Amino acid sequence: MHSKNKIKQGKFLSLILRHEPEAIGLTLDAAGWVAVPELLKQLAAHGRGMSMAELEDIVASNDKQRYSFNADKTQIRANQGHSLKTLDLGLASAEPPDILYHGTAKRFLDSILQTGLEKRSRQHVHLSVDELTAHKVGSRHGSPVILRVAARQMQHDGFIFYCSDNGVWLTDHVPIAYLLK
Ligand code: HQG
Repeated sequence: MHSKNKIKQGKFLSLILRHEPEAIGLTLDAAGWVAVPELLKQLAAHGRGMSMAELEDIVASNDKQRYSFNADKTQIRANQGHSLKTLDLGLASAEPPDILYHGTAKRFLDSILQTGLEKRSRQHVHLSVDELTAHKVGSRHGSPVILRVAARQMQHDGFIFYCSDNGVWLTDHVPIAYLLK
């Protein structure tokens, strides 16, 4: 597949596996999985057809490893980033590093400093282990600013953290007390 087309198909896959499976007549199961033959069939039916080899290539080469197959490649899901609220990825809680980073836009700061970090339209607040990733995430929204989150302290205080299969840290809410500039 041409690389431009691959990016386009990958973005469409994100839309389907995270936000709007019904756009091509699919439903995800409770943990976000969908059967691969069904996905390929529905993609084709909506003018987005690809072969299994092309799908495998998109999954393997994705810059953030956004998607995973199950062991025998009969099912596929997005590793994180869903907005579908009823989903439970079934991730085990994990012990975060001392500090995690959240990249956001300067224009959101006042609001964040009033209510803490909220998950907004997604299922979790997304945090990264490195500042560079946080910088990229923040730049998507405008002039970026990086917040440090006292993650280990939060966990000691009873907050639950998860780490997605592609290394993104997830939690429900970060109260202001744990935000460090
Ligand atoms: C902000 C991408 C005002 C929050 C990225 C963020 C990530 C508040 C925006 C993943 C707020 C939500 C997630 C508050 C939070 N007041 N604004 N109280 N609390 N916000 O896109 O973290 O490329 O839903 O700071 O790389 O930017 O799609 O979340 O700016 O990993 O795989 O509300 O999505 O991954 O924006 O990004 P988003 P995010 P993918």
